[in-house]
Amino acid sequence: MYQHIVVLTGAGISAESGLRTFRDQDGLWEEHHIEDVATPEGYAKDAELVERFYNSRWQQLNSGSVEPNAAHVALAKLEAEFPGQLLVVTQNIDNLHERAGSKRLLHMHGELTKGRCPRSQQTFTLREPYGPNNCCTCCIPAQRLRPHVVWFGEMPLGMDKIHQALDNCDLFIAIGTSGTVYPAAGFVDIVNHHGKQTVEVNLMPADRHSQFQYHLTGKAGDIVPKLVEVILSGNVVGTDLAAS
Ligand code: BV8
Repeated sequence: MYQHIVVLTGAGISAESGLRTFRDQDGLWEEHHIEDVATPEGYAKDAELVERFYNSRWQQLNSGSVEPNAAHVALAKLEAEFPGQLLVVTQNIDNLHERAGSKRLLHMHGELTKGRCPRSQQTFTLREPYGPNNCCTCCIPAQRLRPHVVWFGEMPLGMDKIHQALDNCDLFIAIGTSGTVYPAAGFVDIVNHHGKQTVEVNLMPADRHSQFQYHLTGKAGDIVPKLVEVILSGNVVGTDLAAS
């Protein structure tokens, strides 16, 4: 039985809930690459463009048509029933893990449902779209809220806690991530350095494919519930699931 599991999720775990992955969005989003609109420079250059990018994703998330899928629900079940330690680190800024019931969760790239005061760094639940009148209540004069999102070139959140979990885990599972963005893409190397087990769940081999011991290929919504059952039944991943 495992004692300490770290799960890293990416946009692929939310794909079956109807949220587009970056591989879809990258490229011609309003003639910009994601790295252009998801950077401090992009925001400084054209705040309205970046606000439109996040407002459209925020409105879709709150549209009532986006729900957690079986993979999110399975990870919440793992947290509730696994007797060891579990930490879910998500690169996603949606709130589907929380809505499925996950609590031991760390949004390393921020949260779409929160805005941040650029001066005090205080975060606020987003109650209206970003814009010139959506301001903080902590400063005088009030400051225009920015997305509480980690952009390219900005330091991801919770790195100390993440490294501590990676250094102590005996199983690392990456679900629905292309392994293109660092430092998240390098987490598997830390676990390999400690000689612990690494599993990749993806539709197709991702960029760091060769660094993982086991590859469970298919949709997260199909695979993760089975993976959770294998773990909760006290079995070791890779023998039962890879065969099934
Ligand atoms: C940092 C928030 C240092 C925004 C995101 C040059 C200049 C500056 C930095 C760099 C540079 N070169 C390299 C870097 C580092 C950079 C980086 O890695 N760049 C890449 C492009 C090379 N990283 C950073 O800048 C990071 N910060 O390094 O800081 C520092 C040090 C000291 C002090 C200050 C700073 C910050 C990176 C965070 C960027 N923000 N998100 C937003 O969400 O809008 S990243 C964003 O893209 C996501 O959060 C995610 O991390 C990434 C996309 O990755 P995925 O989640 O994997 O999604 P993707 O679509 O790519 O893949 C989906 C996968 O799912 C696919 O594999 C697909 O097959 C699979 N899939 C699809 N459907 C399913 C499925 N799998 C299973 N089931 C399905 N149904």
